[in-house]
Amino acid sequence: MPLPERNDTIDIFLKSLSPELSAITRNVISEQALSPAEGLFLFEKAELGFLGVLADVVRKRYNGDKAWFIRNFHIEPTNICVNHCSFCSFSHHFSPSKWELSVDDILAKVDEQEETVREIHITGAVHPKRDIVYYGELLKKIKAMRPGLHVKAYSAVELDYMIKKAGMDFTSGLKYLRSCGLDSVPGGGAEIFDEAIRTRICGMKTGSEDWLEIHRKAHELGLPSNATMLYGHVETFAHRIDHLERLRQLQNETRGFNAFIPLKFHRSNNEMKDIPEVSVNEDMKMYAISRIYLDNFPHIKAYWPALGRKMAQVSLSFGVDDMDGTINDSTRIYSLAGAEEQSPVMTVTGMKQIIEEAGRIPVERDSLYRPVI
Ligand code: V47
Repeated sequence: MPLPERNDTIDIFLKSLSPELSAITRNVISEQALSPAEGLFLFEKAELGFLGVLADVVRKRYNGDKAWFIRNFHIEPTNICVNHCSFCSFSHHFSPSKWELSVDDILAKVDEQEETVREIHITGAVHPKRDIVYYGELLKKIKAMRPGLHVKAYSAVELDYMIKKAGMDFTSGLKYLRSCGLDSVPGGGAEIFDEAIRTRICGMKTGSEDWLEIHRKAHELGLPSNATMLYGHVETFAHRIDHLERLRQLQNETRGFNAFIPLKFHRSNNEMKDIPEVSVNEDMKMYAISRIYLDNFPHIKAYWPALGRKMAQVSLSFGVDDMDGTINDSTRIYSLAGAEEQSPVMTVTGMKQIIEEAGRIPVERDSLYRPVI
């Protein structure tokens, strides 16, 4: 029997799928954004292996066979927090002790880092006694000590608090922080945008519209940012799609997001400890659907201290192209919530090995995804 022509083969393949999956596959291949209903269909009906294949189409479009990583570390200045979020194991409401680092403590941690470390990520609790001048001065001192270090600092929740407390609007507050040395904004605090779920899990925190507005203003000023989503608790698949949809719309406006980071809910030592954690199957579906749905985001990041390095490696086959960084055992947000990585450190050799074993080319990057040579 003669073999069918290539286009016939694709047609035969598409016809073997359900009409919905066939239409979605055509849309992904022809670079058409999926509708919310199509996104929901993927969560409810699509098989994991197939999602991996579809996610690969979008991943390759942006990144080819590269998988990125950076030499970085985190500073978590305090766990004393004005907010009280049910999922949080980090803030003083749940943690056995209250702590706050002084500026000198922070500078000492910066000074400890090897010269090859390129990025500092600063995020933590929202301290009632600190203000925008304190955080601006901190940026200036870090920049004076290490001018080449990229400072990705203060989630939209921290920014919201310090900027409103100063009586400024978001643009003026961000301009001031940029003049002190802020280079980009991390993706924390997005949680779930749906207002009813947000009220249940973190009602005191910055609202969804303000979170999005802060990122919009940052992008308008040329400050790039990331976005996250906390998934696997009381939200539904429809809430996840709503979250991705709001991010995709903002990205269409500004093109200022670099990476999207799905964050799996961990339940130890917090008020939501009775909620079972989702399966690794569901984690991989989450990564793949994020990659497929956010077709205007260049990068999907697996934050391995939260996911575990083994599953972060697997996620490279489900749409992920960025492994974040070496971290240097500098974050407690996930270890306190029961993640398997209790002292997260990754050597460059270990990072490259994980990526190569997944069949990708490891590329060390700077914070703007430029290869480091
Ligand atoms: O906003 C808190 C999450 C986030 C838990 O921008 C939890 O490159 C799971 O945003 N279970 C902060 N998650 C961390 C963050 C981040 C991390 C890495 C890279 C970047 C980036 C940003 O951590 C919070 C919240 O969503 N979180 N508690 C928990 N129990």
